[in-house]
This record gives sequence, C-alpha cells and structure tokens, in this order.
Amino acid sequence: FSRSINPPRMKRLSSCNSIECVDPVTSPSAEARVLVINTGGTIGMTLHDNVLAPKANAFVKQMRKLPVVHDELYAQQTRLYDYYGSENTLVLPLSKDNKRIIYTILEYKPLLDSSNMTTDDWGRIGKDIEKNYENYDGFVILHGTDTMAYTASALSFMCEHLGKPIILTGSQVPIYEMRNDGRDNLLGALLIAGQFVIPEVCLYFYNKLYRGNRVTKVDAGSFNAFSSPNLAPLATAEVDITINWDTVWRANTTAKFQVSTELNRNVGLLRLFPGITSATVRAFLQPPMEGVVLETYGSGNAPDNRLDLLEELKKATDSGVIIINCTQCLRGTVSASYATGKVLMDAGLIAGGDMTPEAALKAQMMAQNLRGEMSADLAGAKLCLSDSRFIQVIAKSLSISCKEELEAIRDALTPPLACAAAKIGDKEALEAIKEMGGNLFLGDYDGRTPLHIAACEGHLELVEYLLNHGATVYAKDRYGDTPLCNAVRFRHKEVVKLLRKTGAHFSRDKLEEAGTELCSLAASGDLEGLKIWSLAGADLNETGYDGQTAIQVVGSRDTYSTLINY
Ligand code: ASN
Repeated sequence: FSRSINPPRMKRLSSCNSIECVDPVTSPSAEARVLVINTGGTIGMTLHDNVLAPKANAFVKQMRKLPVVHDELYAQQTRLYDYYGSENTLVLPLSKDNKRIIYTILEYKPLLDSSNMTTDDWGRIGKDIEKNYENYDGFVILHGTDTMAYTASALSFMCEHLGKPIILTGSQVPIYEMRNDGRDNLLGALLIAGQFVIPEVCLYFYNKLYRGNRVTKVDAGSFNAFSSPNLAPLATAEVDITINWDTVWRANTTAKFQVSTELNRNVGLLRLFPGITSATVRAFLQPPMEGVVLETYGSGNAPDNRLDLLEELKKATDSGVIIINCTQCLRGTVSASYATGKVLMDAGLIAGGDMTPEAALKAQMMAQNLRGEMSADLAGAKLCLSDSRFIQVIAKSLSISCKEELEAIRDALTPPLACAAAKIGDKEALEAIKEMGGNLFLGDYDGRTPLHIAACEGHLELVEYLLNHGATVYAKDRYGDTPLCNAVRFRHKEVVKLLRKTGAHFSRDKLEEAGTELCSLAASGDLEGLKIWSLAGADLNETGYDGQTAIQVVGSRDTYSTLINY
C-alpha cells in the first residue's frame, strides 16, 4: 500500500452517512481486513469449447455485482476504492456481529486448474502471505479442489509460528452459474478469516472448516467434496458459526511468523497392492528419492512372506531414504498390532499414525506432531474435564451432569478465572486451569484475554508463559485493543519487546492515527511515552491532525537523535 496515494482512514469514513455505518470511534474493531489470493480453480472457471477453464480478470467484476458478497453503497460512502487505490477491494455487508469485512483480491496470472499446481506455486502463495502478513487479519486462498488438500498440507508445514487464519476454499460449480457452491464457500471462508483468530492453515468447504493437513478430497460430484476422517471439523457454519476451540491448534511460541519454502522435491507416494513386484519397488526407491510415503493395508500392514519386497525396503532405509507407513484406509491409524505390520518397522519404516498421505508427503520430522497432522497417543493422558474437582463441585450445586453442560460451565468460568489469575501474576492458578482443560486464549465478556491482563500489569514472565501455552498476540477485545496496545498504554517496555518479538504489531489504522497521539506526547515532553510507541512500531515521522510530526513538535535535534538512537 502506498500511503501517499491513500487518504487517511478518518477521511474515508467522514463522508459516511448510512445508518448502518459503524462509528469507528466507539467500535474500532468493527472492520476486519482479509487478503484473498485467487490462484484459480472451478470457482472462477467458464466454459471454453465445452470444457471448463479459468477466466482471467473476471472474478472481481462478478463479485462486485453480487450484493451478498459486496456492499457497493458502503464502498461509495466510505470512499473505499480511493482509499485502497484500486477497485480490487470489496466489502461484505454488515455481519450479524456488526462487523465489516473488507477484502482485497489478488489475482494470480495465469489462473490455474489446480491439477497444474507445482511446489513453486505453493512457495509463491506462502511468500505473498508473508509479505502482506501485517496488513491483514486473515487470508483466504481460492484454489481448485483437485489438489487443494495437497496445497493445504504443504502450506501448513511451510508456515512457521502462524498467528492468523489462512483458509483455502473453492467450489465444485463456477460462481458464474446460477446454482453454485462458490458463493457460500467464499462467504463462509471470509467470515471466519475476518472474525476469528484461528492460527492454522484450514480448508473451508460445504459449511465446515477443517484443519488443512487432515483433509482429503473424497467426492468429485458432490458439494460435500472433502472429508477430514481422523479429526472433527474446527468449525461449523450452520445458523451460527461455532468454533471448536478445544481442537484449534495453538502456536505456543514467542517467535515471529515466517514462511519456509525449502521443500524437498525428491519424495514420492507408493501404494501397495497384492502382487506388486520387487522390481517396481526397487525402481521407485532409486536415487534421488529421499522420502517415500508407502500406502499399506489396514493398520499399516504388508505381506510378511514377501522377503523380496521387505529386502528392497530395508536396503532403501539403510541407505537413508525415509519411508513413512500410512494406511490406504480413509479412517484409522497405523498401529503395531499385526506381524504383517511389525515386519515394516523391522525394515526401518516410520509409523505415520493417522496422517493423510497428502500430509505425510510434506511432514519433514516424522516422529513429531508438527502442526496437528497426527493424533496424539492418548494413553496416560492427564486430567480430563470431568475429573476436575472444582468444576464438579459447581456442577453438583447446579444439578448438572451431562458432558455438554459441564463444558459450557467450564467455558463460561475459565476466562474470568484465568484473567483474575493473570491480574495477580499467579502462574500456578493458570496451570491448574489448563490442567482442567480450560483454554488460556479465550476472552471474557469483553473479549479480554489473560494475555491482555498480563500485558496491562506488566507481568513479563506470565506473558511469556501465556504465549508458550496458546495465547495469541492478535486477540482484540471489545474495544479493538490488542495486548500490545495495553502494554504500550501502561508502559511496560519489556512486555512490548516480547510481544513485538512474537509478531505483534499495530493495525494499519492505528499506525496512521498514531501521529496525533505522538504529537501530544511530544508537546508534553513525554519522551518515555514516545520511546515506547516507537518500540511498538509507531513511526515518529507520522503526521498528526495538523500536519506536524512528533519530531517537529519536540523541535530540538538533540532530542530527536536521542529518540532515533533509542
Ligand atoms: N479441476 C478443478 C481444479 O482443481 C476442480 C475444482 O476446482 N472443483 O482446479
């Protein structure tokens, strides 16, 4: 974005006179921004010589004509196109929760049928997300369905320390046709990407949000084209959108988001079948092959009377080829229950658990569950919800016993309890809440999370603990404030540094509006205040409402250099 082309946001909203228009002062969190990367797929295809193929430069024009995905009146009233400097930015009608989702469509050239996708295309998508990461709350990738599960798996491993949602979607019928699934899929993906901090690469299709590395395409002729056989959906979009927060994967890190595009291309997928020859297996395992997913029978079995086959596999693993054992079955896991499975372990294969072959192809460190692609071994799992004495006592006094009601009590009680613990810096209490199955990243009635509170109080150690246990730096409270805003406001320098290291940043609006606040700090000689804003990412050259910068207001070169040398 070029700021010089774009007038500031307040100017954009000043001409707004619609009664639906949300006051940006009282509801600063009312607008969310989503980047839509259109890579192709059926969703934007048209018929050419009786077959479907992508059509360039048509998608945005079509979207603009559909009132359910674009509110032209709001765009005109708020000078959306001037502000973003292009007509590729659209806005959804007001959501049920009074939220506006503004989305910019970046169309790739050429648009691809996803059968043509390569690892280079995955790299391009990853890098575009990395480049635009701080400008958007979430990302939607329009993609063909044929290889969507492969791209979703690859991206899930390429994105390290992800803190925002990346949602792939597409359709089975082009959005240009009267009866189509593209409109609903796009709408659902946009609403989730703009409203929920789900820090995962996901796939949204037919009212369900799945973890990207758990899905596989199961139906070529149904709108319900995908299945996640070994993991329940992360969210369902029925009358309401319900997020299954217990299943959402957390980054648990204080490191910044980055995309790694180094993928090993010397990998392959080999499916066993009765009668497969050892010559086929040998040929497949020849250099430069470095990693193979072997699709085996049932719970990870292969003939234990075919010494010729087993010898080829052993030779390959001995020479350093990594071979992962995945089942051909749609559902279930590889386990060591049969003699026909043990021979594969003896040959040096690694058990792929319940991973999809799509995910297994990309996972580099097989023994570990890197991005929730594999179910944990639950043997010896610790306390579960119904074991928690505290919740039990409350449930008893309310005459509650069923699991759903217990969960409802837990979810209602844990955020305020966790916030109270965060306020007094009580790590042990937070650990106890986590033990009883409570999520430390959920907000209270005002959307205030324990991380917000710890940031206000300046409890550095607790901030670090929370970040390492699922808290997100992108959580916004009811007033649109993030933990970073809170730490700046209460001037906790070390907390600001840690949050910044983890990838926290001010929103684009906040940065543009910061000029006036900075000038006012400068006018009162509050250098400490200016320093902390600058540490949080504010630009001291940003102008205030009267066109002056904070540095001009400070007025002295010495003070200026103190500031910039900070
Ligand atoms: N062939 C199309 C693609 O994968 C299928 C689809 O998108 N429904 O690009």
